[in-house]
Amino acid sequence: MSRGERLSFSREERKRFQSLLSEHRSVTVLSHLHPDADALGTSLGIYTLLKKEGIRVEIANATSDLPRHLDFLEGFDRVKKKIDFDDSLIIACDCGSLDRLGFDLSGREIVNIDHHPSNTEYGILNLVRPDAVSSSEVAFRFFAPIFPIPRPTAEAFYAALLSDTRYFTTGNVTAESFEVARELIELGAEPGVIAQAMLQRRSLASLRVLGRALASLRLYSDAQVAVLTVTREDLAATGARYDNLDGVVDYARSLVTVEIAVMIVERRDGLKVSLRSKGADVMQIAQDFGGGGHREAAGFETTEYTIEALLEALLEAIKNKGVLTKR
Ligand SMILES: [Mn+2]
Repeated sequence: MSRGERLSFSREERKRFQSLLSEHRSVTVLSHLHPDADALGTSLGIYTLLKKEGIRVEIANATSDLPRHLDFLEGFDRVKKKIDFDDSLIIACDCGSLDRLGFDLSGREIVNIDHHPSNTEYGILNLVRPDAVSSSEVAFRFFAPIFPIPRPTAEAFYAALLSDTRYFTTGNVTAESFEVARELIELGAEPGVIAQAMLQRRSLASLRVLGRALASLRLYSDAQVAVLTVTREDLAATGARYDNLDGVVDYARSLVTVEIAVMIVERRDGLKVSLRSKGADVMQIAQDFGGGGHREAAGFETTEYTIEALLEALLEAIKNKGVLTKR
Protein backbone atom coordinates (compact mmCIF):
# COMPACT_ATOMS: atom_id res chain seq x y z
CA MET A 1 0.00 0.00 0.00
CA SER A 2 1.36 3.39 -0.85
CA ARG A 3 2.29 6.05 1.60
CA GLY A 4 -0.50 7.30 3.86
CA GLU A 5 -3.17 5.57 1.81
CA ARG A 6 -4.46 3.45 4.67
CA LEU A 7 -5.25 6.52 6.74
CA SER A 8 -6.98 9.11 4.62
CA PHE A 9 -8.77 12.35 5.35
CA SER A 10 -11.13 14.21 3.08
CA ARG A 11 -10.60 17.75 1.84
CA GLU A 12 -13.80 18.65 3.71
CA GLU A 13 -12.31 17.46 7.01
CA ARG A 14 -9.22 19.61 6.58
CA LYS A 15 -11.29 22.58 5.40
CA ARG A 16 -13.60 22.16 8.38
CA PHE A 17 -10.62 22.19 10.73
CA GLN A 18 -9.21 25.33 9.18
CA SER A 19 -12.51 27.18 9.37
CA LEU A 20 -12.93 26.13 13.03
CA LEU A 21 -9.41 27.42 13.66
CA SER A 22 -10.22 30.78 12.09
CA GLU A 23 -13.53 31.09 13.99
CA HIS A 24 -11.79 30.77 17.36
CA ARG A 25 -9.19 33.17 18.68
CA SER A 26 -7.28 30.44 20.46
CA VAL A 27 -6.82 26.67 20.89
CA THR A 28 -6.73 24.44 23.98
CA VAL A 29 -5.09 21.05 23.49
CA LEU A 30 -6.24 18.32 25.89
CA SER A 31 -5.66 14.59 26.44
CA HIS A 32 -7.30 11.92 28.58
CA LEU A 33 -6.95 11.61 32.36
CA HIS A 34 -3.85 9.72 33.54
CA PRO A 35 -2.30 10.24 30.11
CA ASP A 36 0.00 7.67 28.56
CA ALA A 37 2.73 8.61 26.11
CA ASP A 38 0.33 8.53 23.15
CA ALA A 39 -2.11 10.92 24.81
CA LEU A 40 0.55 13.30 26.06
CA GLY A 41 2.84 12.97 23.03
CA THR A 42 0.04 13.64 20.56
CA SER A 43 -1.16 16.68 22.51
CA LEU A 44 2.39 18.06 22.95
CA GLY A 45 3.07 17.52 19.25
CA ILE A 46 -0.03 19.48 18.27
CA TYR A 47 0.73 22.16 20.86
CA THR A 48 4.28 22.77 19.57
CA LEU A 49 3.03 22.66 15.98
CA LEU A 50 0.33 25.31 16.48
CA LYS A 51 2.63 27.47 18.59
CA LYS A 52 5.14 27.50 15.75
CA GLU A 53 2.33 28.67 13.47
CA GLY A 54 1.83 31.71 15.71
CA ILE A 55 -1.53 30.46 16.96
CA ARG A 56 -2.55 31.36 20.53
CA VAL A 57 -2.50 27.89 22.12
CA GLU A 58 -2.48 26.33 25.60
CA ILE A 59 -2.11 22.72 26.73
CA ALA A 60 -3.80 21.17 29.77
CA ASN A 61 -4.49 17.83 31.43
CA ALA A 62 -6.70 17.33 34.48
CA THR A 63 -4.27 14.83 36.11
CA SER A 64 -1.90 16.09 38.80
CA ASP A 65 0.99 13.64 38.23
CA LEU A 66 2.11 13.50 34.60
CA PRO A 67 4.38 10.64 33.47
CA ARG A 68 7.83 12.05 34.18
CA HIS A 69 9.67 9.87 31.67
CA LEU A 70 8.17 12.18 29.02
CA ASP A 71 9.75 15.33 30.46
CA PHE A 72 12.24 15.42 27.57
CA LEU A 73 9.46 16.39 25.16
CA GLU A 74 9.23 20.10 24.33
CA GLY A 75 6.33 21.78 26.11
CA PHE A 76 6.13 19.18 28.92
CA ASP A 77 6.54 21.95 31.53
CA ARG A 78 3.78 23.96 29.83
CA VAL A 79 1.04 21.41 30.57
CA LYS A 80 -1.40 23.10 32.95
CA LYS A 81 -3.99 21.52 35.23
CA LYS A 82 -6.68 24.00 34.18
CA ILE A 83 -8.05 25.65 31.07
CA ASP A 84 -7.51 29.42 30.96
CA PHE A 85 -9.01 30.30 27.58
CA ASP A 86 -12.83 30.49 27.70
CA ASP A 87 -13.66 30.64 24.02
CA SER A 88 -10.91 28.49 22.53
CA LEU A 89 -11.31 25.62 20.12
CA ILE A 90 -10.69 22.38 22.02
CA ILE A 91 -8.51 19.69 20.44
CA ALA A 92 -8.92 16.42 22.36
CA CYS A 93 -6.23 13.77 21.87
CA ASP A 94 -6.44 9.98 22.33
CA CYS A 95 -9.62 10.27 24.37
CA GLY A 96 -12.50 7.84 23.75
CA SER A 97 -15.20 9.71 25.64
CA LEU A 98 -15.90 13.24 26.85
CA ASP A 99 -15.86 12.41 30.59
CA ARG A 100 -12.29 11.03 30.27
CA LEU A 101 -11.05 14.58 29.58
CA GLY A 102 -11.88 15.51 33.17
CA PHE A 103 -12.97 19.11 32.44
CA ASP A 104 -16.39 20.72 32.10
CA LEU A 105 -16.52 21.38 28.36
CA SER A 106 -20.21 22.17 27.98
CA GLY A 107 -20.83 24.54 25.10
CA ARG A 108 -17.30 24.12 23.71
CA GLU A 109 -16.46 23.09 20.16
CA ILE A 110 -14.21 20.04 20.15
CA VAL A 111 -11.98 18.48 17.50
CA ASN A 112 -11.68 14.83 18.49
CA ILE A 113 -8.41 13.16 17.37
CA ASP A 114 -8.31 9.50 18.34
CA HIS A 115 -7.92 5.84 17.34
CA HIS A 116 -10.05 4.04 19.94
CA PRO A 117 -12.75 1.87 18.29
CA SER A 118 -14.93 2.69 21.33
CA ASN A 119 -14.74 6.46 20.64
CA THR A 120 -18.14 8.10 21.19
CA GLU A 121 -17.62 10.81 18.51
CA TYR A 122 -18.25 13.66 20.94
CA GLY A 123 -16.63 16.30 18.76
CA ILE A 124 -17.92 18.81 16.25
CA LEU A 125 -15.19 17.33 14.05
CA ASN A 126 -14.31 13.69 14.70
CA LEU A 127 -10.99 12.51 13.30
CA VAL A 128 -11.22 8.98 14.65
CA ARG A 129 -9.29 6.26 12.86
CA PRO A 130 -9.35 2.86 14.64
CA ASP A 131 -6.91 1.48 12.04
CA ALA A 132 -4.18 3.81 13.28
CA VAL A 133 -1.68 2.34 15.75
CA SER A 134 -1.51 5.59 17.72
CA SER A 135 -3.36 8.87 17.96
CA SER A 136 -0.10 10.51 16.93
CA GLU A 137 -0.35 8.66 13.60
CA VAL A 138 -3.82 10.18 13.10
CA ALA A 139 -2.56 13.65 14.03
CA PHE A 140 0.54 13.36 11.83
CA ARG A 141 -1.38 12.20 8.77
CA PHE A 142 -4.03 14.87 9.30
CA PHE A 143 -1.75 17.86 9.94
CA ALA A 144 1.25 17.12 7.68
CA PRO A 145 -0.48 18.35 4.48
CA ILE A 146 -1.64 21.56 6.27
CA PHE A 147 1.40 22.65 8.30
CA PRO A 148 5.14 22.02 8.17
CA ILE A 149 5.97 19.58 11.01
CA PRO A 150 8.67 21.03 13.30
CA ARG A 151 11.24 18.78 14.99
CA PRO A 152 9.67 18.92 18.51
CA THR A 153 6.36 17.81 17.03
CA ALA A 154 8.01 14.91 15.19
CA GLU A 155 9.71 13.86 18.44
CA ALA A 156 6.48 13.92 20.42
CA PHE A 157 4.55 12.02 17.71
CA TYR A 158 7.38 9.46 17.49
CA ALA A 159 7.40 8.91 21.28
CA ALA A 160 3.63 8.41 21.14
CA LEU A 161 3.98 5.90 18.30
CA LEU A 162 6.68 3.96 20.17
CA SER A 163 4.55 3.76 23.29
CA ASP A 164 1.25 2.62 21.76
CA THR A 165 2.99 -0.03 19.63
CA ARG A 166 4.99 -1.12 22.71
CA TYR A 167 8.13 -0.42 20.66
CA PHE A 168 6.71 -1.96 17.47
CA THR A 169 5.68 -5.25 19.08
CA THR A 170 1.85 -5.13 18.95
CA GLY A 171 -0.22 -7.17 16.51
CA ASN A 172 -1.47 -4.11 14.59
CA VAL A 173 2.00 -2.94 13.49
CA THR A 174 2.36 -2.84 9.71
CA ALA A 175 4.78 -1.43 7.16
CA GLU A 176 2.74 1.77 7.41
CA SER A 177 3.70 2.13 11.10
CA PHE A 178 7.36 2.01 10.10
CA GLU A 179 6.64 4.42 7.26
CA VAL A 180 5.21 6.92 9.77
CA ALA A 181 8.29 6.34 11.97
CA ARG A 182 10.60 6.83 8.99
CA GLU A 183 8.98 10.14 8.07
CA LEU A 184 9.11 11.37 11.68
CA ILE A 185 12.81 10.44 11.85
CA GLU A 186 13.41 12.41 8.65
CA LEU A 187 11.71 15.36 10.33
CA GLY A 188 14.26 15.23 13.15
CA ALA A 189 13.11 12.62 15.69
CA GLU A 190 16.17 10.64 16.86
CA PRO A 191 15.07 7.03 17.52
CA GLY A 192 17.95 6.06 19.83
CA VAL A 193 17.71 9.22 21.90
CA ILE A 194 13.93 8.95 22.28
CA ALA A 195 13.90 5.21 23.08
CA GLN A 196 16.59 5.72 25.72
CA ALA A 197 14.82 8.72 27.22
CA MET A 198 11.65 6.65 27.54
CA LEU A 199 13.08 3.29 28.65
CA GLN A 200 16.33 3.92 30.45
CA ARG A 201 15.62 6.68 32.94
CA ARG A 202 13.56 4.74 35.49
CA SER A 203 13.28 5.79 39.09
CA LEU A 204 14.27 3.42 41.89
CA ALA A 205 10.68 3.62 43.17
CA SER A 206 9.35 2.37 39.82
CA LEU A 207 11.65 -0.69 39.93
CA ARG A 208 10.73 -1.39 43.55
CA VAL A 209 7.00 -1.25 42.80
CA LEU A 210 7.56 -3.48 39.74
CA GLY A 211 9.13 -6.02 42.11
CA ARG A 212 6.09 -5.95 44.35
CA ALA A 213 3.70 -6.17 41.41
CA LEU A 214 5.53 -9.24 40.03
CA ALA A 215 5.53 -10.85 43.48
CA SER A 216 1.73 -10.58 43.43
CA LEU A 217 1.42 -12.59 40.17
CA ARG A 218 -1.33 -15.19 40.18
CA LEU A 219 -2.28 -17.50 37.32
CA TYR A 220 -5.70 -18.84 36.31
CA SER A 221 -7.30 -20.88 33.50
CA ASP A 222 -4.32 -23.18 32.88
CA ALA A 223 -1.97 -20.20 33.29
CA GLN A 224 -3.58 -18.40 30.35
CA VAL A 225 -4.71 -15.54 32.59
CA ALA A 226 -2.17 -13.66 34.71
CA VAL A 227 -3.24 -11.23 37.40
CA LEU A 228 -1.12 -8.57 39.10
CA THR A 229 -2.41 -6.50 41.99
CA VAL A 230 -0.91 -3.29 43.30
CA THR A 231 -2.29 -1.95 46.55
CA ARG A 232 -2.02 1.50 48.06
CA GLU A 233 0.34 -0.05 50.57
CA ASP A 234 2.65 -1.16 47.72
CA LEU A 235 2.76 2.42 46.49
CA ALA A 236 3.31 3.88 49.95
CA ALA A 237 6.05 1.37 50.80
CA THR A 238 8.01 2.02 47.59
CA GLY A 239 7.31 5.72 47.17
CA ALA A 240 6.01 5.01 43.67
CA ARG A 241 3.38 7.08 41.91
CA TYR A 242 0.55 5.77 39.76
CA ASP A 243 2.34 6.75 36.57
CA ASN A 244 5.25 4.46 37.61
CA LEU A 245 2.91 1.53 36.87
CA ASP A 246 2.78 2.30 33.16
CA GLY A 247 3.91 -0.86 31.30
CA VAL A 248 4.00 -3.13 34.38
CA VAL A 249 1.10 -5.25 33.07
CA ASP A 250 3.21 -6.06 29.97
CA TYR A 251 5.52 -8.14 32.16
CA ALA A 252 2.59 -10.39 33.07
CA ARG A 253 1.62 -10.72 29.42
CA SER A 254 5.21 -11.70 28.53
CA LEU A 255 4.88 -15.06 30.30
CA VAL A 256 4.87 -17.86 27.69
CA THR A 257 1.52 -19.40 28.66
CA VAL A 258 -0.35 -16.13 29.15
CA GLU A 259 -3.06 -14.99 26.72
CA ILE A 260 -4.61 -12.28 28.92
CA ALA A 261 -2.86 -10.17 31.55
CA VAL A 262 -4.75 -8.18 34.15
CA MET A 263 -3.41 -5.54 36.50
CA ILE A 264 -5.63 -4.27 39.30
CA VAL A 265 -4.45 -1.07 40.95
CA GLU A 266 -5.98 0.19 44.15
CA ARG A 267 -6.58 3.94 44.06
CA ARG A 268 -7.93 6.23 46.73
CA ASP A 269 -11.17 6.46 44.73
CA GLY A 270 -11.63 2.86 43.59
CA LEU A 271 -9.87 0.31 41.40
CA LYS A 272 -8.18 0.84 38.05
CA VAL A 273 -7.87 -2.20 35.83
CA SER A 274 -5.59 -2.69 32.82
CA LEU A 275 -6.13 -5.59 30.42
CA ARG A 276 -3.61 -6.77 27.84
CA SER A 277 -3.73 -9.72 25.46
CA LYS A 278 -1.86 -11.53 22.71
CA GLY A 279 -4.85 -11.32 20.38
CA ALA A 280 -7.86 -12.11 22.58
CA ASP A 281 -10.43 -9.31 22.53
CA VAL A 282 -10.10 -7.68 25.95
CA MET A 283 -11.93 -4.53 24.84
CA GLN A 284 -15.26 -6.32 25.13
CA ILE A 285 -14.38 -7.36 28.69
CA ALA A 286 -13.50 -3.75 29.58
CA GLN A 287 -16.73 -2.52 27.99
CA ASP A 288 -18.72 -4.89 30.23
CA PHE A 289 -17.30 -2.97 33.18
CA GLY A 290 -17.92 0.48 31.67
CA GLY A 291 -14.47 0.96 30.13
CA GLY A 292 -13.01 0.77 26.65
CA GLY A 293 -9.82 0.71 24.66
CA HIS A 294 -8.44 -1.54 21.96
CA ARG A 295 -8.62 -5.24 21.16
CA GLU A 296 -5.27 -6.04 22.81
CA ALA A 297 -5.11 -3.18 25.34
CA ALA A 298 -8.11 -1.96 27.29
CA GLY A 299 -9.10 -0.85 30.76
CA PHE A 300 -11.68 0.51 33.13
CA GLU A 301 -12.17 2.07 36.54
CA THR A 302 -14.68 0.96 39.14
CA THR A 303 -15.79 1.83 42.65
CA GLU A 304 -18.17 -1.11 42.99
CA TYR A 305 -15.86 -3.97 43.97
CA THR A 306 -13.17 -5.08 46.37
CA ILE A 307 -10.05 -6.46 44.67
CA GLU A 308 -11.05 -10.08 45.27
CA ALA A 309 -14.68 -9.59 44.18
CA LEU A 310 -13.54 -7.82 41.04
CA LEU A 311 -11.08 -10.58 40.23
CA GLU A 312 -13.85 -13.14 40.51
CA ALA A 313 -16.15 -11.08 38.25
CA LEU A 314 -13.37 -10.60 35.70
CA LEU A 315 -12.46 -14.29 35.52
CA GLU A 316 -16.16 -15.04 35.11
CA ALA A 317 -16.46 -12.48 32.28
CA ILE A 318 -13.38 -13.88 30.52
CA LYS A 319 -14.87 -17.37 30.74
CA ASN A 320 -18.37 -16.32 29.60
CA LYS A 321 -17.19 -14.26 26.65
CA GLY A 322 -15.10 -17.18 25.42
CA VAL A 323 -12.26 -14.84 24.45
CA LEU A 324 -9.56 -17.36 25.34
CA THR A 325 -8.57 -19.49 22.36
CA LYS A 326 -7.82 -22.61 24.40
CA ARG A 327 -10.38 -23.60 26.98
MN1 LIG B 1 -3.50 5.74 22.00
